[in-house]
Amino acid sequence: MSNTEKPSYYLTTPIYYVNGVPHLGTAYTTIAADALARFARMDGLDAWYLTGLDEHGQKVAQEAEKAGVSPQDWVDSVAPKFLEAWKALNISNDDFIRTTEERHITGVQRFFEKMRENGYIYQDTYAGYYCVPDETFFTDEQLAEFDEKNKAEGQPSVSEDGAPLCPDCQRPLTFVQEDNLFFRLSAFQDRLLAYYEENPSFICPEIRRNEVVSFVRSGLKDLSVSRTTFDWGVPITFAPGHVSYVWVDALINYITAIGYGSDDPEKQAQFKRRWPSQVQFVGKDIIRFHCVIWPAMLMAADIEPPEKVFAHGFLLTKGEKMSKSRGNAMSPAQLCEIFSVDGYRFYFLTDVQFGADGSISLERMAQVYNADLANSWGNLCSRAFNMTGKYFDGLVPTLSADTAERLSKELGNPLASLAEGLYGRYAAAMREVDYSGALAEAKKLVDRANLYVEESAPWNLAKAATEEPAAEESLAFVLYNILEAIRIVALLFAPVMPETSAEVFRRLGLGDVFETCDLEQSVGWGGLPAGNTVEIGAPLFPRLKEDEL
Ligand code: ME8
Repeated sequence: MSNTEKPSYYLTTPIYYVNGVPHLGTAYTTIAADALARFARMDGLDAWYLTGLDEHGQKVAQEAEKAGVSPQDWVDSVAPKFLEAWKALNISNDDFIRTTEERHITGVQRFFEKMRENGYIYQDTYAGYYCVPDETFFTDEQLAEFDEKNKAEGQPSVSEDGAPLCPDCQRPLTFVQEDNLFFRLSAFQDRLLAYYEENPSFICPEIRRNEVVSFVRSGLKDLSVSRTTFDWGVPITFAPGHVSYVWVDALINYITAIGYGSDDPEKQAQFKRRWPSQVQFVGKDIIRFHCVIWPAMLMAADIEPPEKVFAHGFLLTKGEKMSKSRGNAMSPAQLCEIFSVDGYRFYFLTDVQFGADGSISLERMAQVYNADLANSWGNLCSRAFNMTGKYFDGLVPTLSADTAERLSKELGNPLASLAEGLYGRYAAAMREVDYSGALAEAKKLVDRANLYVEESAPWNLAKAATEEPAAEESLAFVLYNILEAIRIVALLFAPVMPETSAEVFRRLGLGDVFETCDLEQSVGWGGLPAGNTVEIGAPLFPRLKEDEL
């Protein structure tokens, strides 16, 4: 089936700020979206995965000035770092948008024109506090609430110079007074609440949905959507001297990347086909932008909101949100060197329940790596490939269908039984964006296969086979079952650990089918062709010793 005949499945990550290098937090969202994109492709959908960079705004302008370069040169110097990092993590994005690209700028301008035409933009004076690092406006009510909370906890809510601190990042806020354009966000309260009600899975998980609903119920204020005191942003065509507020500019990336605002009929067709998106991944820090402002902006421009925004939790190290500004971030590259890229991807998606906050540590990573990958999955593969080499000259054992059926009745086949219905359980978890749940299903087959090796003791069958041909048949049957379980697990692990699964497939003499296979059909029992050459190879996940950390 060609891609255009398959249902479109469009998924996105936030576009990250260029003020820092890729870190564990941004890598987390990017890996999670990647695993879902890879699963969707294997599951018969025409997935389109977008990520990119948020390159405008006051913070970028300030940083560039500090470095003595133009903002464009500054962002051009940072972008390759993200591209390299995502490549190193095996991210399979189909597009990468940068908000300084022409296709985006034109789209943002058209979007503004549309909102204005529909009566949702007006000019007024803004006077209030702004967090430059977070590029966020704060209302007096929000600051009062923060002040009250901090007083109760004995924490300061103003800096040494008397500037109020940002409720999100605790850095000093800047007072801004400007003639700005405003978006009539307040006009969307009822429509948003109705949208949440009619689309219960728009905001996931449930806890975030409740948070957003109660925020919107408490009333919405119009939002300042332009800035006039600097020019590093998208110029607004109908308001000379105004550039778009960076968040509004950034949110629109999700549609400009797929052709919104383009005059090219092909791009317009792409927009029609891809939008609304199926899943927009974000961290819980930016749900108000994505679940309140973004759908309201889309409604104001007569465009449907996305189907789902999934807000995951924070990665915490020693109980603190891990972030570059706090200096407690370990780099993805350093960790990949220790755990391999697949080991890294696996840890974050299996050990942190997607949606909740997750405490991460090097020690825990090593534990998970050694238990699940080195001792369990890697060891199963090593044993099975070695035994195939030793007992069957490196060929997948051949048995007639009749013999296999007879032995199945006589000896039982717990692996085939467990594999039955496995796709359904795994795919259901994946569709719920429950990576730990999906991986747990695959791990059950790994564990059962390791136990099966012990129970069936192929080494004893091999000894007996020298005297009785029946044992030779049993040995072939047992080993085939183990190799077949390995093939199925490799398929199910592929969205999370693509490199290792491709290697396992190669060692089993199978082609690289992950992008094009029909997962449901492929995980059906008995797909491994008898007679295939099996390569032993080096351990997939060498065990880590403590001194290697
Ligand atoms: O907010 N744990 O960009 P950003 C988990 N440019 N995820 C984390 C994390 C942590 N400790 N730290 C960061 C922006 N993230 C805007 C987005 S979109 C139109 C504009 C992830 O570089 C998480 O996905 O600050 C979070 O929402 C995002 O990085 C913030 O990235």
